[in-house]
Formats: sequence, structure tokens, C-alpha cells
Amino acid sequence: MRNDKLQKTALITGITGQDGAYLAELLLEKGYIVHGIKRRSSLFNTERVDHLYQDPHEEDIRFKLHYGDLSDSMNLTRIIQEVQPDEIYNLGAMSHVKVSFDTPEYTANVDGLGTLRILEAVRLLGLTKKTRIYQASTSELYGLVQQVPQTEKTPFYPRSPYGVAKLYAYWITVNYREAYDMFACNGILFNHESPLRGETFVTRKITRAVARIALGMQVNFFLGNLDAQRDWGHAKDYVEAMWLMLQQEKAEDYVIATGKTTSVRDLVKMAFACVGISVEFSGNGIDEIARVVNCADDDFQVETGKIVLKVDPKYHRPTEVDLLIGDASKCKEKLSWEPKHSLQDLVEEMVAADVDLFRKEKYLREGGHRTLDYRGE
Ligand code: NDP
Ligand code: GDR
Repeated sequence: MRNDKLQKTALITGITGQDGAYLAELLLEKGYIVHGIKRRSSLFNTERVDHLYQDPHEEDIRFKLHYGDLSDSMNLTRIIQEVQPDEIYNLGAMSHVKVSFDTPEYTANVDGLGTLRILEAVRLLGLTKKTRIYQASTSELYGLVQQVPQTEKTPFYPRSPYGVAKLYAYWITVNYREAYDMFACNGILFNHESPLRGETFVTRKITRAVARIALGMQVNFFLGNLDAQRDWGHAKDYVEAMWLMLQQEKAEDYVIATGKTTSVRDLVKMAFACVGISVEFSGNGIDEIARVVNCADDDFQVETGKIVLKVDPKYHRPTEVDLLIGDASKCKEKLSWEPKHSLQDLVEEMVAADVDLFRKEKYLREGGHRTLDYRGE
């Protein structure tokens, strides 16, 4: 393991996202100076890192945000030149698989070429010996199932514009490592979630809806493919693996996963069980529904027989990734990394956080205050 004594400086793209927020926390705890790139938006988009904010007018600032975008080479080059980072974590991306079918060119530009822009900036600035780079690669690279569990050696066959853009990013990272002897790693991370997960990814969509249904704020919600199986872990565990990859003697690519897979349908059952509600499914695929069979928690009263979930084909993807199970043996052996959270812990934490969030919203609404309307997308 690398053992530099000097205080290190890290630059995180995508710092306002789920992983960026957990990674920034981790690096600050480890004594790093953390710089992050945020996009300009018409509303504040820094909610996940606001607790880390430091007034730039103060001295000894260890957390600093810069405006930027992965589609803008000059901006990235200027920031990297100014920051002179020891480590860059390239987490920024248009990260929603379904949305990538609607915005394929943008996704290719940001998720694919964005990675090239970072690598090339480091090279042109003469930082190849100083700056280590982490690339946020993904289990979506595997796509069409060819072999399970998936390892670093499993062939790729991406099934979405997002997956294809990330395939370019994966290989350009490998190429710069080999061509210019750069320390650049791919973390092939399987799905990881948390209470900070974006609201339109399936886990968070489920835990938000379950919380609102339990609190009587919503009757039902809609999902797409209930048969998809994913290897879900906790984002907090996964950002630690990212950091570990950049502390090794040699740059390599690693799978990060739990080794267990669960269907979307079973995840729905688990989430409802966290509020004492058992549900049963009927129908098949496109006309499937879930009804309440029992509600055992006195805090939450939902009528037996009520339909709480329906399938809406609009959430199906033109091409789907059916089954993901990762084999993280290499990471376990070389980085001594293992996930600390089980899926049960994760779902309980996410449901509890959403119950808390919507209890507050309900309270405000009952007091006559205006709150944001629920968006079920
Ligand atoms: P999020 O969607 O939560 O965060 C994405 C981040 O990228 C946000 O900060 C977003 O900014 C930023 N971003 C989006 N577009 C641009 C752009 N054009 N220029 C600069 N920044 C941009 O993703 P996660 O935190 O979940 O994932 C982090 C990375 O890991 C992503 O690259 C994702 O593809 C990858 N990944 C994620 C996995 C997961 O299960 N979470 C699994 C495997 C890989 P804003 O807040 O303004 O939208
Ligand atoms: P994924 O995550 O596509 O695996 O990408 P997502 O949570 O969006 O979907 C997981 C599975 O659930 C099915 N599904 C639905 N998904 C969403 N979002 N909304 C629905 O209503 C719904 N109904 C069923 C999907 O079809 C899919 O099979 C995530 C992202 O974080 C990527 O950036 C990352 O690279 C991969 O994980 C690993």
C-alpha cells in the first residue's frame, strides 16, 4: 500500500452525486484536501455535500467546489492545472440507464469523451507521474448475460447507450495506462445504493413509495421490469474500495460487488416488510400488480387487499440487462475489501430515512405549508 506522508489533494468529478458525497466525506476524514466539480444549475444542486461546505473566505479550506462540466475540455484542463491533484476520481456522468436511450449523444459525450478529456488533460499538463485516476466503470458493461458471476475477465456486451459510452471510458482508461504508463484504474462497480440515491433509480423509487404508502400519502406506484436481478450493495462500502484502488503499488481494474443477487420483485417485498406490510404479486410481466395481504405495524395502517403497485410498460427499457452478480474475489484478495452492509441493512436504512423524510413533509402539509409534490418517475 502507498504511504505518502504529505497531505494529499483529490479532485472529484460528480461530487454532488451519491458517490461523490460519500467519497468526499471519506477523503476529508482521511485528511485530504478535496476539490469537486459541480455543474451550474438554475437551482442549488449541492444538497448532498452542503454539510461539508466551508466558507471560501476562511483560511485552511479543505473542501472547495469549482464550476465545470465533463463536456468542456478547457474547463477541465484549467481546474486540473490549478488543483494539481494527487488523485482524480472521475464519478461525473449521466448515470441513468433508461434516460441514456433518450439522450444517447449527450451520454456518449459526457460519460465516454468526458473520461478522455480528464486523461488527456493529465497527460498534457505533464502530471502523468503525479496524478492517479479512478474511473467509475460499471457492471452495465456486462449487459447481455454471458457468464455469472461476472469477474474482471468476463467479456463485455453493453445493452444501452450508457453502457456503450462507459465501455469507451473503460478502454480509454486502460489504453492511457498502457500507452503513457499512467496510474489509472477502472472500478467495475455493481449497483450501490443509499439514502442519498437519486429518486429515479429503482431502489430509491421503491423506498420512497413504500414510505408514502405506509404514511397514507399515496395509494400506489408504478414500476417496469420486476424480473431484473441486481447485485445491490451500500454506496458507503463502495467508495472505500475506490480509494483503496488508488493506494496500491500498481494500477489495476477491480470488480466491486456483494456476490448476491435479488430481483426487483423481491426488493419490493423486502421494502414493504420494513413497514410491517406484506404484499403478494399476481399477473404476469406487463399486467402484474401487488396487493397488501397483511399490515402488522400499528404505526402504519394500509387496508388489506389494496393494490399498491402496478407495472407500467413505459418503464421497460428497449434492451435490458437481466442478471448481474459480481465476483469480487480479486478485490477481497488484493485490497482486503469486503462489503460491511447486507442488503437487508441497506433496505431498512433507506426505508427508515424515507419514512422520516415524508413524516416531516406530512407534518408541514398538515400545518398548511406548501411542499414539493411527489414525482413518481
Ligand atoms: P449520480 O447520478 O448520483 O451522480 C452523478 C454526478 O455526475 C452528479 O454529481 C452529476 O451532477 C454529475 N454530472 C452529470 N453530468 C455531468 C456533466 N456533464 N459534467 C459534470 N458532472 C456531471 O451517480 P452515482 O453517484 O450513483 O454514480 C457515480 C458514478 O459511478 C457515475 O459515473 C455512475 O455512472 C457510476 N456508477 C454508479 C453505480 C451505482 O450503482 N451508483 C454503479 C457503477 C457505476 P448533478 O448533481 O448536477 O446532476
Ligand atoms: P441500473 O439501475 O439501470 O441497474 O443502473 P436502476 O435502479 O435504474 O434499475 C435497476 C433495474 O430495475 C428495473 N426497473 C426499474 N428501474 C427504474 N429506474 N425505474 C423503474 O420504475 C423500474 N422498474 C424496474 C430496471 O429495468 C433495471 O433492470 C444503475 C445506475 O446507477 C448506473 O449508473 C450504474 O452503472 C448501474 O446501476 C450499475
